[in-house]
Amino acid sequence: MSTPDTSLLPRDTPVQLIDEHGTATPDPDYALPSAERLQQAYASLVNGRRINDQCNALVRQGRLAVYPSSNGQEACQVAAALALAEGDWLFPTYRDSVSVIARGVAPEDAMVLLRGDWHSGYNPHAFGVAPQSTPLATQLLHAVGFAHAAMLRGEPTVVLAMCGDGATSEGDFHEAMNFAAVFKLPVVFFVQNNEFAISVPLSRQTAAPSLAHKAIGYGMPGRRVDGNDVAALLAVLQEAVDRGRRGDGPTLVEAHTYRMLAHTNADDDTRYRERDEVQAWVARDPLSRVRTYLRAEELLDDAAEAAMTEEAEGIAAELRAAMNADPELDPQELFAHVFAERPASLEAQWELLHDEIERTEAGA
Ligand SMILES: Cc1ncc(C[n+]2csc(CCOP(=O)(O)OP(=O)(O)O)c2C)c(N)n1
Repeated sequence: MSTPDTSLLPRDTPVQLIDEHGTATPDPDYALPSAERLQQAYASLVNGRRINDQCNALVRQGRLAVYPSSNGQEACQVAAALALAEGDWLFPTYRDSVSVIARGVAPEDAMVLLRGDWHSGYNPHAFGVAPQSTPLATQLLHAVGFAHAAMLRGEPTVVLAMCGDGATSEGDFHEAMNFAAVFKLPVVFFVQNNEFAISVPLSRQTAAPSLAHKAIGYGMPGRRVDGNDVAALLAVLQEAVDRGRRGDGPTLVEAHTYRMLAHTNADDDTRYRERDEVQAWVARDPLSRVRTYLRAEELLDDAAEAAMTEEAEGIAAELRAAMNADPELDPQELFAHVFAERPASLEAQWELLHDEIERTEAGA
């Protein structure tokens, strides 16, 4: 047994580089990202918020089946995408559509899953983005396997796998963390701790001092970061990505943030959290603090803001147009790509569907 390396422990408080009032707070370990990087991140935040708002509206109009919004978590979404280089891979969850889009996937293609049309509307290999995972924490194992394969092939790929606080209670989380640490894999485990797993609060999820404290048990560094501070997120995630690329192994990064809306449109969050609590997080909005900082430093003017708004409105308009067109789907595809040889039970269901399609077409 060796003595624990206490440098693996996270700090007592999350890393913050720009506070809620938009003031830069220097840190001994992390430099503020460049002005250009912050401008780029802010533009992406504006797009992300607009996409979240648009998708929420599309759900109400029946144009999306479900939308787990990342409203309030956009800084995590944007930083995760920006920290990765081309050739790296992102393993996202159902809540991470904004990250997927920030990696270059067209918004209407990212929405194919949440519209209920197909498992994924984009080619993962074209973007280095795995399909969004709905079963909790399964993507962490996929990410670890992927990183292992890349390492064995001698490729410089870094993999960033996202999950929520609730997913850290899954057995898959443990297996993924353990394997990645033992084999020193280039993986960043990025936990968005938004304080809730549907109605279950963090206090019912763990008895650890923080989720990042779990890292030392596996022998990897744990980092805590303000999940509404895009500057701090960029710095901390970049450090973790660079570490993986150097061959120094995985990192667990816990971002403390808050889910501003209900879990999905199928959830009523007024049943399990006070409005005052939600309201208190409005002041910590991830967009307004970096905007205030950029404005104060004269790194953002009216013209630049107008251009960003115009771009975001363009994205929303395109998304509306794409989602308002009825897709032409073949229900028989439901049965394809599942089994090489269809079992009898599925064959019987397929015949039922086939009959119904024939009857509908004959009656039409
Ligand atoms: C393996 C598995 N168990 C249960 C569920 C049902 N489920 C969907 S979302 C969710 C809560 C997840 O919370 P968290 O991991 O904190 O992520 P968040 O939704 O807050 O982003 C649960 C229990 C699931 N999708 N997969």
